[in-house]
Amino acid sequence: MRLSRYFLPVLKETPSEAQIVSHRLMLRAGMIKQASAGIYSWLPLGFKVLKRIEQIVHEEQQRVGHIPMLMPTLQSADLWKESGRYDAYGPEMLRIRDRQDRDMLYGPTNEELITDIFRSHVGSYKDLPLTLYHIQWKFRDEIRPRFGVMRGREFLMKDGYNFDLTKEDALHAYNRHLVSYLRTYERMGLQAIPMRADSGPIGGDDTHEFLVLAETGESEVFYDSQITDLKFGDREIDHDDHAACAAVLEEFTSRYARTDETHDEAIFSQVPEDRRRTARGIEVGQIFYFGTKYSEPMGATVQGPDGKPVPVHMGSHGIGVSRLLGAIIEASHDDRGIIWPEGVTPFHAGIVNLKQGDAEADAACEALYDALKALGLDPLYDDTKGGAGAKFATMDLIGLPWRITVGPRGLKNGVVELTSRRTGESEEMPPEQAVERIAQVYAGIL
Ligand code: P5A
Repeated sequence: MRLSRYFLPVLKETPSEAQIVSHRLMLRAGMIKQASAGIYSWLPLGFKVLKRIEQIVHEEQQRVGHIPMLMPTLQSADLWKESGRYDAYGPEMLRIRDRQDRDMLYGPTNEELITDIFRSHVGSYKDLPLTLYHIQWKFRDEIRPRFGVMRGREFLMKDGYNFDLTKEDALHAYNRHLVSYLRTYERMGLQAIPMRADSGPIGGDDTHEFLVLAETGESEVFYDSQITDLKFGDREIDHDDHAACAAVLEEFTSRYARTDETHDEAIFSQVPEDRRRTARGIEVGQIFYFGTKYSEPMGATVQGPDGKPVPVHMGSHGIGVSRLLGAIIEASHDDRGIIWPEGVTPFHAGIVNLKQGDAEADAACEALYDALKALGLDPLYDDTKGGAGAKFATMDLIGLPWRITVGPRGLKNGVVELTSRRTGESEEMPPEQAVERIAQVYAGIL
């Protein structure tokens, strides 16, 4: 993309309404614009990152055998009356009446809708196990929408639902989701710690939230510092292997880590004092096992091996896709702007032409731009006529991990400058070598 033809409405001033750094930077970098309280338009740069995050979520869901689909945002209230949640959900649910006077709602979650699909089409235990998921907008009429996309009213969620014959199989689905989520977040450059949580309106006893540590997080968290040494890394886990998934769950959840909702001072005090930590965290996902809470009242049964109908065991599993943008920025920025991890960056590298209009500089930039694109990369070429300072400030603000700076002086010696946004280190090298270095960085990621 050429910056001169892009739509990147960066702001010079710091917007006064934004209280936390990720919200400020998303507004300043021209990623989002508030449409009304807790509801945002996604401008091109923000939309690009949102799509990259969605892509990682899709890949990791499908890696473990979950099946993508799409359910609507608007739902009929009838299903919620069947499950008993229509009244229980409270004022967070946006209730709508259509012209036929039918009660509708903008889905805050989809347990009912998916259970209805399941009961209509699945009749035998032979069709299990089954996990369906989608990435779809949700609406929760939060009492205090704030912090930009972190606590929105309309927000994008990956929500998945597993259907199993037995509790044991459903608990395997729970463990499999935990494994898959660890990998998903690490690909986005995040450490998200599973913590025992409360199930709230979703229900069930077994539930873990995934928290990214950040000062601006809304949850208070208590944990054993050893937990931050754990990395999922590039382990290959067979997603059908119950014991292997259970071992990962055990490894990542056996040390103390809880949010304030479930914190127990007596148990925490058994952790050696020098390892006890209190911090704040951003909840970027949650997994639930709730057994037959929905399948029983809604009649979602299958014929078991003995021919008798049994209600299926279910769980649901959510990732806060739009919230993740805020969480990643909270975890990765400096006083000049965002620092995107390579896995989610909107553009893989920026090319800054210090002398637009100079035949040699223009030609060198064009060649770099074409070479990066030929490798399947997505560069942003700043081909505007601005000064070097302003160009660098914009690149630093929008946070592309790599910048190639091209100017007549360097070109006389046959070199351009390659700069890492994270370390700030610059190195001069021939243009081909800069392309090669960037290609190497992304080879293991794309
Ligand atoms: C699991 C999937 C559920 O709704 N039903 C379907 C279950 N879980 S949850 O924990 O309530 O939500 C899942 C994730 O969505 C994000 N989230 C939000 N993001 C932005 N703004 C909000 N107001 C908001 N509410 C929830 C969180 O990341 C949460 O973990």
